[in-house]
Amino acid sequence: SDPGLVARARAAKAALGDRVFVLGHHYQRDEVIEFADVTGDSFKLARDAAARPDAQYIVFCGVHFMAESADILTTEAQAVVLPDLAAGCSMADMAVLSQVEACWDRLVELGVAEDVVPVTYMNSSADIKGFVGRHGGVVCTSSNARRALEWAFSRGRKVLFLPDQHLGRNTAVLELGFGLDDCVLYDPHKPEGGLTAGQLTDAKMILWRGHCSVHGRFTKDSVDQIRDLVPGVNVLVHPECRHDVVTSADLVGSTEYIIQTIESAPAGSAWAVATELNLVRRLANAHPDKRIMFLDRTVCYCSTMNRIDLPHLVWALEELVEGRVPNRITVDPDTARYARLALDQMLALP
Ligand code: CIZ
Ligand code: SF4
Repeated sequence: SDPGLVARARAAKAALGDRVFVLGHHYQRDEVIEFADVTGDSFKLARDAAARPDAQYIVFCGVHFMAESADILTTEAQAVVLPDLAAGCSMADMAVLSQVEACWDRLVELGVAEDVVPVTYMNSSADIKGFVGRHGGVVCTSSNARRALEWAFSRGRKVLFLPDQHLGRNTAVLELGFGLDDCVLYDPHKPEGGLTAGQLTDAKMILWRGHCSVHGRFTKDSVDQIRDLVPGVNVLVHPECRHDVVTSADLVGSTEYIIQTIESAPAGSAWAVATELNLVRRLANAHPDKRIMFLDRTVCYCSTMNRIDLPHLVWALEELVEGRVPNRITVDPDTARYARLALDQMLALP
């Protein structure tokens, strides 16, 4: 990266000292990760931010919903900064509060809402987490989705899973032993979700029709192709991938799990990995003794994650040095209170 920008980033960080804490999501560019005080998945980063109440500014190199979660979990005196406000998440955008409320109204109308526990993936807006907290539900990540679903099914007969259909389906079918026909897909763009009253009342898992625009693009064909091309390859995929991709893979798990698996893999082993490309590249560079490939070359970076680049980071840091707080992400107190309930419920999972 541009040496002038690197020097400016260093100087701004040095000027801010302990007042600033820079968080870098695993899917961020190398040029940004270089300046992160800590790296992690969205959940780990939110907890890391909460563990630094002395840091006045939290610069979140990731996407919008992650910065919201950090704001919810940090003190009021701390400001969470997102270096580019256009860094959203297409999956989180697929569940809008008014749509989820319409779905809930339909469940109320059918007389089944009391049986339903809402569960939302961390990758959702604070509004959606607040909705879930208001209705006695829980947030989950890709590492605790199974425990979150078990907890939800101990409280109700049905789950409304938001917004990632794949994580919901993969967890219900592969980890809880549900059948594919126990799951229905609620499409917010169709009247009544595109489901009959019978389908909605009979289903155990109501899956919101959302997906990740990166992980959702890997195909079973690419798994078959890599197995032909690289005999003995281990296929390692994220649970945001489609069900047939996950069932044809060797191992499935969260971003943190993928990193640990690669780190502990024996030298000489071959891995085809289906997750964000920045992370796969970084793992490949860090482990030249292992053969690490991206599962499908036609899939590309998460475009919104990639919006955070060194120029945006430098700009944000220099604004802070000047005493201005750019791009502050705040969640209104009422939403934050209920979202916090659903997040705390996740932290209390057995
Ligand atoms: O796909 C993502 O954005 C993930 C896995 C985020 C996270 O860190 O939970
Ligand atoms: Fe959203 Fe997918 Fe990008 Fe993650 S990788 S931020 S889920 S679009």
